Order: sequence, then structure tokens, then C-alpha cells
Amino acid sequence: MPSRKPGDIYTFQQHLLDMQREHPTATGEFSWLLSGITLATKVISSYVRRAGLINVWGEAGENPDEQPVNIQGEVQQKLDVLANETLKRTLGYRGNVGIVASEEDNDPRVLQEVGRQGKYVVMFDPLDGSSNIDSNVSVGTIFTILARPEWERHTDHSVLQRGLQQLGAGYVVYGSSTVLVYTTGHAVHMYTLDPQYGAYLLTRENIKIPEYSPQYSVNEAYVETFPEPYQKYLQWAKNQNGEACSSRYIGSLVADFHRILLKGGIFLYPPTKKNPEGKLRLMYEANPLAFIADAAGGKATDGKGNILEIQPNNLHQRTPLIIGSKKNVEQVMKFVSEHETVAVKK
Ligand code: P6P
Repeated sequence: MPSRKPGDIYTFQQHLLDMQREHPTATGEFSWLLSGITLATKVISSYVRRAGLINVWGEAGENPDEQPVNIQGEVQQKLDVLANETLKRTLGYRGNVGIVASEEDNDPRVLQEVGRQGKYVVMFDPLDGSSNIDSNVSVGTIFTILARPEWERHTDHSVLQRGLQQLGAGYVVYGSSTVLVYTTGHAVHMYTLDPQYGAYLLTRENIKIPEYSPQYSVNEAYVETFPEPYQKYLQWAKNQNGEACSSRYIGSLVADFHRILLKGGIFLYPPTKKNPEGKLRLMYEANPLAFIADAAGGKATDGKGNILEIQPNNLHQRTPLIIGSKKNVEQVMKFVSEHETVAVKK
């Protein structure tokens, strides 16, 4: 890879091509697919940044009494629909995406019949945290890319793969700037959208999550309904040997995770009374972020084991999610295993 000097304009596409050159077998098809995703996120970013100026705030339905609700049972925001359609349209033109699946759609959509063309599956949460849009809180797009086995004729079998099988995963956080974080499982890189050029420029390379940070991210309103080990962990975290411990919770998963990726700490969404299986979705939220966390030296668990090893049985299945710095996650798991040991002895 050519040596770069500070201030060089080094785009995501150039970085992809340089990484591709390091893999002689690379065909460029993956890069072509990714350019479809980055194009879509530039369009979404333009909508998000003008949300107050163009009519894209609020719910998608015209009639307040007839709001469209997605498969998750959530009222769709206008921007949810715009982001979803934008991603499907740009991916549809790539010619090598066989199946797309979205948080906003009940079922996966087959774009190409089985064969050499439709060799990829792309799944995404087009605009995570969209209910925060109207209050100008950061939101994000989360995506994952899987191989579609040429022999596989069943859509579900192509889609319901474990997180370990991801070829690539990333997110874009629409915050004070628009930032893309992406990995193919080895190194995690960060790119910032420069509106002047309309290009993502490399801003951080080989990101590693700090091994530990005294900071946790959880919705404290639900603590009383968390399983006991998580309640005990949070009590401990607040009083660990008098060391200062801070709490940060934005309520937008991509924004909370991005902070943890750069500064360390831990995000917890354990089972609650309202969501006994956890609230976050395995396929297009937990798995992509776990893939990134793993590549950056962090950890992600559902409270039982490695999130990436879960064999999914439903596109929209939910999971508890504990993700972040390696040592922080290990601390939580210590409370969980101690609780299980006591339970077994009883
Ligand atoms: P709660 C947003 O709706 C979301 O799916 C994630 O982005 C976020 O982490 C979580 O829900 C917040 O959930 O129950 O704390 O409002």
C-alpha cells in the first residue's frame, strides 16, 4: 500500500482498491457492492441533515390515525421509509446482490435468482434510532454482507447464517459528522464523509477498542426488571473501589456503540420484562456490531455465549446484547456465571 502523508485525500474507494490489491483473488465485486452501500448512505445523510427543512420529520403516514407499522410493531418514520427504499434501490443496481433483507420489511427480497450473479446477501437496519430524529439526536445505518451459496435455493437458508459467517459489516453514524466504520473481520477502519468532495475519507485506521474503561451504557429505567446478575453488576460498577465510573446512554445504538469503539466501556441491553428475549435484533444490529467489536479486540455476548455463534432461526429475532471493551464484558460475565453457580448449588 503506498505510503500516505497526513492531509492526503485517501478515499474509501481508494482504500478498498489498495486492500483488494493485497488479495490477488479479489475480483472487485465486493468493492462494487460496497460502493452501492456508501452511495445510499450519502443520500440518507443528505436527507437526515435537511430533516427540518424538507418534509421528512415525523411518521410516514399522512393520516395520524393510520400510521404504517413495521414488522417490529414500530410506527415507521418518513426517514425510515426513505432510507429503506434508497438502500434497496442502490443495491438492486449493483447486479451482484442476490438477496436483501431489512428491519423495515417483513421478508427478505430476492433480487437475483441463484447463480453467479446474485452471490451476496445484504441485510440492514436502514435508520436505527429514527425515533430520535426529530430531536436531532444521532442515528445510524447498520449493514452486514454474507455470501449466498451458489447451490442454495432456499432464501431462508441463505439469510439465516451465524454472525461468524459475515464477509463484512459496518455502520454509518449520522452525527456531528457522517462517519462510516467498516471491517472485513481483520481490521476496523473509519471514514468521514467530506461534503465538499461527496467522498468518505479515511480518518482512523486499525481501530482497537480500549481493553477497559470505567463507563457503562444502559437504560437505567429498566434496571429493576433486569435479571439479577445484571443488577448486581451495575451496583458493583457504580461503586468499584471508589474509582470514578461514568454512565452514558444516548438511546441510539449506533451512537452508543461508536463512542465505545473509540473510547471503551460497555453497552448493555439485557432481557427486560417488556423484551424478555432482549430488544435488539440479532441479524442486522447485534451481529454486525459484534463482528466489528471482535475485529477491534472487544467482545459481544447475549449473556450466554459469543453472539457471533448464535444459529439464527428467524430474520427478525431479538437478542440481549452486552458489547464493548473485553475486560468490561468479562466482568459482566463473571457476575452471570457466579449467579449460575449459586443457582446450580441450590
Ligand atoms: P430503549 C432505537 O429504537 C433502538 O433500537 C436502539 O437504537 C437503541 O439502542 C434502543 O432501541 C433504545 O431502546 O428501550 O432504551 O428506548
